[in-house]
Amino acid sequence: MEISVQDYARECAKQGLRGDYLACRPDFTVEQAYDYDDAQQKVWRTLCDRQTELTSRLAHKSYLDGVATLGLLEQIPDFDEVSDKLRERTGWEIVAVPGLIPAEPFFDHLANRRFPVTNWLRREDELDYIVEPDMFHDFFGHVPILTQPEFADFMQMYGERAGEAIALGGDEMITRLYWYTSEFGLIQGPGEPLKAFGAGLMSSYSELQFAVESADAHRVPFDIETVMRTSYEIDKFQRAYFVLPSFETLREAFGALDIAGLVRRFKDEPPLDPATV
Ligand code: HBI
Ligand code: FE
Repeated sequence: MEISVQDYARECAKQGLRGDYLACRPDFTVEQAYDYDDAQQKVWRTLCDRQTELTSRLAHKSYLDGVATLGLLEQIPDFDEVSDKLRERTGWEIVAVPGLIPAEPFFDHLANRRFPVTNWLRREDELDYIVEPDMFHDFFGHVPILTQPEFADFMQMYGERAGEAIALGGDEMITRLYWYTSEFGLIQGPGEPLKAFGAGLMSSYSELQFAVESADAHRVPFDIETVMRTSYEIDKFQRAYFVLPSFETLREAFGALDIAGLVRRFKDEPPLDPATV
């Protein structure tokens, strides 16, 4: 691990991040500490009730099957209980973290099929938008789709290979791939309706509708090189959404990708504008 927990905890405190980073183990994980009160359980149920109104209609079937299999709607999930079910399906498990952790340990967890999930939940007055990813974004957004075998494989490969890009100065390029798939990915199989699976969409009431239903959303057929060259902004609706034909396509494209060649070719070029790709 490059950065120590103490140094990172100091940085996070300076940025005003909410989690208790001093409690971290060297791999930046913590205990879930299942000590949520009734008010927090109510926030969880409110968020799930509102969001499932939309995901039942707009989320891909694999995501919905994941929610049903893992059972996370009635109350705040117990990470170890859900890990047992998730491990049976695709070998993934959940580890608790206090929030965003450095990229290198994050990739290492993914490479070992461990998904880091934040152990604190937003407050009632933050229902619609929260700056930092909280447990609702991480768990409700990211975890259910990890039951989909090809996407689960992609996420492990991503963890294994992201370091290759970073070593060559391609951190922005490799982060875009995560952003436009794991966070804001859309999917439309042949002869099937357009659906969403990205966690940023699964956990956002307004943007999920916009991305799937709005005529103003700019939707682009998935092309991995274009994705890795296209910039993005984090605090507004995306100006481009990339549409996969299948999860298999994502896994195959990434498996076949010459990361070093692509990074060397484009890392010093201006990024593509999402509005015009
Ligand atoms: N840490 N806990 C957590 N969750 C993330 O999604 C996350 C992270 N650290 C880095 C990071 N994501 C991004 O840089 C990814 O693109 C790697
Ligand atoms: Fe996320």
